[in-house]
Amino acid sequence: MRYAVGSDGVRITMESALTARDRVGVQDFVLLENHTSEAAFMENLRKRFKENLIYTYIGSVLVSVNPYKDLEIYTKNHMERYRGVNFYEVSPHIYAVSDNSYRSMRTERKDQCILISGESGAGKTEASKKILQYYAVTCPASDQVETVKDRLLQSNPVLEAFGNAKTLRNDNSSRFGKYMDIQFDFKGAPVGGHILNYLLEKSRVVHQNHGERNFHIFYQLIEGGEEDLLRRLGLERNPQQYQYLVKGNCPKVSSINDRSDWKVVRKALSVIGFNEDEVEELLNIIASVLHLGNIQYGGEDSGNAYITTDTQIKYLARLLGVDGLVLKEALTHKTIIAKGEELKSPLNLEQAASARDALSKAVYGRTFTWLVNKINVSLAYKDSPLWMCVIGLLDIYGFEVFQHNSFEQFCINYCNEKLQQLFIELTLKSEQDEYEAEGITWEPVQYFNNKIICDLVEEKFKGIISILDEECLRPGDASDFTFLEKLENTVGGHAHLTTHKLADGKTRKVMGREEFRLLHYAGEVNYNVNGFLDKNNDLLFRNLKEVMCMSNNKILTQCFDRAELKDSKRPETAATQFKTSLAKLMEILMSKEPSYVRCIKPNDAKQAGRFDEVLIRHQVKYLGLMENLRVRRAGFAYRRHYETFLQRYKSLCPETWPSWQGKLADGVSTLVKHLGYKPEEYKLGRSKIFIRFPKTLFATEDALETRKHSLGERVTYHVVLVD
Ligand code: AOV
Ligand code: MG
Repeated sequence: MRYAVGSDGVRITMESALTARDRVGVQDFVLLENHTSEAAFMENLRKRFKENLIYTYIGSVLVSVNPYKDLEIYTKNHMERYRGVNFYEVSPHIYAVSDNSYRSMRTERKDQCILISGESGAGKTEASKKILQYYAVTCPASDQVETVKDRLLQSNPVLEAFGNAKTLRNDNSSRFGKYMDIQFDFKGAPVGGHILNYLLEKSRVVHQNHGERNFHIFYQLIEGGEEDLLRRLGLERNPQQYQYLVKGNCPKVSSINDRSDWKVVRKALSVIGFNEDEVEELLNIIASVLHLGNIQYGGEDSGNAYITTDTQIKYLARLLGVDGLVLKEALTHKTIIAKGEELKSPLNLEQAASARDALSKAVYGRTFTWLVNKINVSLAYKDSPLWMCVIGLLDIYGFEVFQHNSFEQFCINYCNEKLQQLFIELTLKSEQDEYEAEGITWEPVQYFNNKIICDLVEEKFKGIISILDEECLRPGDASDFTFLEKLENTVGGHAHLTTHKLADGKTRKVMGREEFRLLHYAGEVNYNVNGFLDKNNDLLFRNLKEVMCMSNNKILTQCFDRAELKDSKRPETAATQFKTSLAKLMEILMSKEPSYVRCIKPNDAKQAGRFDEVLIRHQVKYLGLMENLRVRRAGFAYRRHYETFLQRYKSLCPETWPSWQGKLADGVSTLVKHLGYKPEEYKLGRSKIFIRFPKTLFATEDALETRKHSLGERVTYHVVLVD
C-alpha cells in the first residue's frame, strides 16, 4: 500500500502521486504546468478549497482562502509538525510561514515582518492570531516568558473589543490598523512586544450604517456586565436604549456572543495588568459615551440649543468627575480666543449635536490610544535594555467598498494601496536580486504598478490629501463641495479619478453630484464628499477640551493635557497625520525581511464551502497573484539550494549516495545528469539549482518515492509534491 501524509496530518492511502495531484492540485502554483493560465490558477485554488486545503504557495508567498469554518489544522500537533522543519518539507500552512520567519530571524539575525493583506473579511486578523499562537506555543519558555506570552495573546481580545465592530463585510471587522512587534531574546524566547495603531474609525462611535454595529465593547458591557456594575454606570441592559447603538438597527449578531466575550475581555484586562480601579475608570468612560449619545437638545425661539433633561448630565458628572453645570454649558456653547480675549457664543441645534458627537469621538478615540499605550507598557521588555530581534506582524483594515463610502473608506483604501505598493516593490525587487545574485538571466514581467494611485492621493500640493487640507485651512466659504470642485479642477483629468462632470461640461449620470470616484488597484470606489472637511479637521471646541482637562478620571487626565489648550498652533489634519504615520510604517517594514500572506475571501455571504469564481478571480487579479507567479517562475518552476536538493535526492544516484564528497554544485550536476536531465531543463546558479519544468521535478519525486517504497521505508512523501 502506498501512503502519503495528507495536509491534515493523517496518513492517507494514495492512489498514485499523479491522481492525488489531480485531485488536490499542486501546493505551489509555480508547479502548475501552465503557469500563465488564469484558468489553471483558479482550478488549482478551487480543487484545494474543496478539499479544505486553504493554503497554497507562490514560491514563498502564502495564499490563504478563508474557509469560514473551523478546520482541525491549528492543533498543538500541527504546530509541532512545522517546528524547525524546512518550508518545503511540509504542506503549506500559516505555521510554515511563521516558522520560516522565526528561523530566518535566528539564523540571519535579521528583523522579520509578516505582511498580511486582503480585503475586508478575507482572514487577516485570524491569520495574525494564528501566527502569534504559534510563537506562544513553540518558542522556548521560562516563567517570565510565560507572562509575556500570555500578555501578547491577551492583548488581542482587548484591542478587538475596543477596535473591532460588525460591518456588512465582516462580523469582526478591524476598524484600526495594527502593527505589532514581537521581541525575541538571544535564546529565541519572546520577551516583549510593542504595538503601533493606525487611525481608528472614530465616526462609528456616533453613527453606524444600516446592518452595522458600534464597537463590540458597548454590547459586551451591556449584555455581560454584572448587575451592580451596570447600576453604578447608570446603564440598562438593553442596547436599544442608546442612541449610539441603534443607528444600524443591528443589536445582535448570530456569530457573536457578547456575554461570553465580555468575560474573555475582563479576564484579558487583568492578565495585561489592569487593576480594578483602572478597569472601573475605563468602563466609566465607555458608559459616559453612551450617556453622551442620549443627550437630547431642544431649540429655543432664538434658535439656540438647550439640553432637555439633566439625567445624562448627572451621570456624566459623576462618571467623569466633572462639574455638571460646566459640562452642560460646554455642550451648548462654544468659546474661541480672539485677540487674547475669550468669546463665548451659543450653539444652534445642529452645532450642539455635532459638538456632543465630536466630544464622544474624541473621548473614545483618545481612550483607545491610551489603551494601546497601556498594553505597550505591559508588554515592554523589562529586565535588560537589549533584545535580539523582532518579528513584526501587520494586520490592517482590508480594502472595502460599500454603497456609501466616506472619508473613512478613503483612508482605509489608501492604506491598502500603500501596502500593495510595498508588496510590488519588494517582491519584484527581491526576485530580481535573486536572479542577479545567481547569475541567471532575468526576464522582465509586465505588471500594474499602483504607484500612480498612491501619488494621486498623497503627492505634495496636487494630491487629494493636499487639496483637502487646503480647503480645511482656507477661511471663508470652504466646504465639502468646494473641495470637490477643486478636485475636479486640479486632478479631474487623472486616469484614476473621475467626478460627475465630463470634459464637455455634461454630467455623468451614474455618479452622484457629491461624489468622486477612484479607480483603486482593487476596483472602483465612489466616495461621497459629505463630511470630508469636518472629519479631516477633527476639531473639538476649546471649552469641551477644558472640561475634559478638569476630569478626575485618571485615564482622561492622561488623554487630555492642559498643554494642548495653550498651543495655538492648528493640529495636523487627520489625513495628513495618517499619511505621515503610513510613511513611517513603510520605513519600518522596508527595514525588515518580509514574508507575505495574501488572504482571499471566497464569497460575500460569509459561508463555508462556497467558492464564488467571479469574486475570487477579481481578487486574484488585483492582488497581482498572476504577475507574482510569473515573476517567481520567470522561466523556472523550481529552485532550491544545492545542499537541500542533494540531501533529498542523493539516494537516486550511486555516485552521490550515501554522501557526496566534492563541491555541492558538482554533486548536483552529477546527480541530475544521472537522472537524465536535459540541458534545457535546468540551470545551475551560484548556490541553487533552477529547474525549468514542473514535470522534470515530478519525475524525480516519483523516482524517489518508488525507491523508498521498494526499500520498505516509511514514505514521508507528500500528497502534493514538495522538495
Ligand atoms: P479580516 O481581518 O481580513 O477582515 P477576519 O480575519 O476578521 O478578516 O476574518 C473574518 C471571519 O472569517 C472570521 O471572524 C472567521 O469567522 C472567518 N475566518 C477567517 N480566517 C479563518 C480561518 N483560518 N479559519 C476559520 N475561519 C476563519 V477586516 O478586519 O474586515 O479587513 O477590516
Ligand atoms: Mg481584521
